[in-house]
Amino acid sequence: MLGSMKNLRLKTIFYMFHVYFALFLMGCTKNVSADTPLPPTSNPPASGTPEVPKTPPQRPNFLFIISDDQSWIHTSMEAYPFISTPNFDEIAKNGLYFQNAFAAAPSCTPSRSAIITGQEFWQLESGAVLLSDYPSEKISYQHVLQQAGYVAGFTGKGWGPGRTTEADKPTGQAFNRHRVNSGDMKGEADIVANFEEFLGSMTKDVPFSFWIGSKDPHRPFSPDAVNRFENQDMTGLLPAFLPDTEQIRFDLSGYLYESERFDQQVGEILALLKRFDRYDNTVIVITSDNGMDFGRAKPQNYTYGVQVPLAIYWTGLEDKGEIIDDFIQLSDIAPTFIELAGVEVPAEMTGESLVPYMKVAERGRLEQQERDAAYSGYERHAPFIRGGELNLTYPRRAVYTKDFVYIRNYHPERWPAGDPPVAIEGHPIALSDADGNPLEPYYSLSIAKRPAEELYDLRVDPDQMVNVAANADYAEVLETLRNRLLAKQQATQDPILEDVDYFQQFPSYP
Ligand SMILES: [Ca+2]
Repeated sequence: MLGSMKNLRLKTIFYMFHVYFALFLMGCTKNVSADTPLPPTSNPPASGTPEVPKTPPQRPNFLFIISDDQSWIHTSMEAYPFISTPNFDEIAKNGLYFQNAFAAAPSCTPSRSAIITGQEFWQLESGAVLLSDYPSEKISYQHVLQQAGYVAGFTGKGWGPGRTTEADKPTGQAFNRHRVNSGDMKGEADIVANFEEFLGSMTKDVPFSFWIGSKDPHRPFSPDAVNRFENQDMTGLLPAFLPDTEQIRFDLSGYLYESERFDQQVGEILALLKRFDRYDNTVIVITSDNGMDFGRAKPQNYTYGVQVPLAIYWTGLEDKGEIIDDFIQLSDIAPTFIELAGVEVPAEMTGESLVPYMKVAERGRLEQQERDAAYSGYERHAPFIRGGELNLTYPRRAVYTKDFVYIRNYHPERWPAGDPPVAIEGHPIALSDADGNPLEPYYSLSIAKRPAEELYDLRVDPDQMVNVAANADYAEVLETLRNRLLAKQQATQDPILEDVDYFQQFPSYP
């Protein structure tokens, strides 16, 4: 692996040695960080010599580009052989590529809530469930940047799906006037044209923060997609929880086609940034809100549901081309932007800034952080899947480490993907074939009831098929991860620790 964080840490130590040595030579042993500015020089300018006012360095712009339902493994950066994503790869290869980036939830709204607020989704009230209200009292990074003088806007899919008020504007001012006028995306926001309008709406000296939300590769998949797997040996090309059927091959082809279409739009967006001469001081982030919409992926908390692509590029990066295997959460992005804008990060933001990966002088901060685990959870996705009006939640929390996934299901007596026969939240396409028994194991993997605890050993079971929580050999690991998850929930005040049905109060609007 090229440039893991171990290398970064070694570089940090090496770098810090040089800094300390240089400061020693200067007769100063003060620690170096952005929070502790160096003391003023002992020689003020002689009187009569007017100090030349320094132009403060221009604050960076922020461009956040997000696909809809794309698992981390489906980019050519991850060498998945049936997809080509040259624009994502360009950003990743020239910037920072995060191999272990996790969404807060395997569902659009809670994931996006966590991204824009920099908090765990369980801290976000109605923002924790699909199709509810934006929690108006929660400040978003766009709000903070606007208050700091940034122009903040978005196009396409911003926060949601859910209801917002005119005052909320969690992703800033909408730029959605231009619409796609043909093909299967007809009527959807033309995100490239709208971004062009946004860039043209201001002068170059104004800092901006823009959110571009594609609807690719969300279902339904484009009819323009063709089967990429004809006569193909599928060994190693499908996660173990998906059967090799014609339907799956077509479905996966549609998903990959749309993932590539997203990447082509990324290319057009980057070209616009260059044409408007804004590329050089814009922090570009490309990611997705959750994983692929297939059984045991979205909206489940296995890795295919929450592990997403993440690449960051900025000309201000001091160490380009790093591949980082530390564990990152998308809630880390909001405090990153705010810190880079030179603004104080609001105390309620529990995400941890990624600036230490971006600035060599800040690397020492990584030693204070636990970057070896990520967390996610789930409450409710599609409305009324349980039949009746109760529309019960399915509280679930999870922790991910290099070798293990631990999942806690708080209502194991409930159906995780909806009550039969109403629905199957994950609606894996395999299910329409599932009346015949050959596919039954796949069907059960996606929708059958689950025990209160699940544990998977990624070293031998990367697709999380065999729950070893009841295996005595794993008792110690189980205990460790159970406690680790609990500690995270306690530190961030997960309300289900007090009331497991806390999120039941928030309606999902049909
Ligand atoms: Ca999504």
